[in-house]
Amino acid sequence: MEGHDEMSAITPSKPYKTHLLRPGNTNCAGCGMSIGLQWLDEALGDEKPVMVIPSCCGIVTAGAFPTSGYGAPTAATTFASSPAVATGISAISRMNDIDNPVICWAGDGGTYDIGLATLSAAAERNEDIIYICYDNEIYGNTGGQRSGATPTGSVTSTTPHGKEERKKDIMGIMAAHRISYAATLSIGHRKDFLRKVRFARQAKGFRFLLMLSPCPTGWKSEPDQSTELIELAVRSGLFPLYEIFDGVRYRINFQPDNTPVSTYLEQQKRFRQLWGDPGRLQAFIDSQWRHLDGMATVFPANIQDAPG
Ligand SMILES: Cc1ncc(C[n+]2csc(CCOP(=O)(O)OP(=O)(O)O)c2C)c(N)n1
Ligand code: SF4
Repeated sequence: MEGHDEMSAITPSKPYKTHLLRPGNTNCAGCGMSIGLQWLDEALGDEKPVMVIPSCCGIVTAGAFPTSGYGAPTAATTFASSPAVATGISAISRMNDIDNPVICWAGDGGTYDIGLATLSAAAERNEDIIYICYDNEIYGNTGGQRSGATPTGSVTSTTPHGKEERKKDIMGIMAAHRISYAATLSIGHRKDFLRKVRFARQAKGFRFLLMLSPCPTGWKSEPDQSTELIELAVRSGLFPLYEIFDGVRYRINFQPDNTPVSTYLEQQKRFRQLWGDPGRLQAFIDSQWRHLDGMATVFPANIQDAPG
């Protein structure tokens, strides 16, 4: 074809670096997925994953073919089926001696709630899959309804006075399946993020990564504050960075530094019910850390598990 146009940029024979997240994607400004996908790409280096994505914002990200799309083979699935579809792709890849990572990329609605049954089944069978949940703590794609991941006190379109219930402990649920590796990821801690993805890549069996993913649209926060918000979530202890090996050995990667959780809450209008009185969320943080500290003390990870 004469001259350059959008079509020539996606011609497979053209030797150019295909980024996993291409320009032209539809993510909102400040979306945590944009950094998460770029760091996932960086951690995998020249390897091309097979992506399996249910009907969340993550599949809308691809935009309209042919101007955008993911820079890797991508299967769009129903919510209930992504771990099952990934199971099939992983099995076929192995039969053909193909070792590319098969990655489920799913929101919290698809993970904590709608897809939990097949997630549990794939984890129980210890399928050779990396499952990454980008957790924006709402059903973002349909207007910001509450999910099982929404934290206590957060205002959503279905909890106008703030959610009453606690956030589900999805890491605990996955650990109870005794999967080989589970870890939390922060877009405010790049080295830690890349190390964990690379470790997950070389590990075998079912691996689960949980990334707290800012959603300025639903969080009612400023797009340019997204990375800072996640740093505050980690430093205040609200979002602990840790790893669980074989479901039983724990390693904490970052200790909270007494940053008040109010500095995190007050930059997000979804938490306006808690401004000035973060007590209910602080109680959640305290009980979460009592449990985590206890597990890491009694069942510590060792250097054979992975370099810290
Ligand atoms: C079985 C089923 N139930 C509900 C829907 C409607 N739906 C589409 S996107 C979505 C929200 C998904 O939320 P989440 O998985 O957290 O991803 P996000 O949109 O926040 O990226 C819902 C409920 C659907 N497509 N399929
Ligand atoms: S609604 Fe939220 S999760 Fe969805 S693309 Fe926008 S910022 Fe990202």
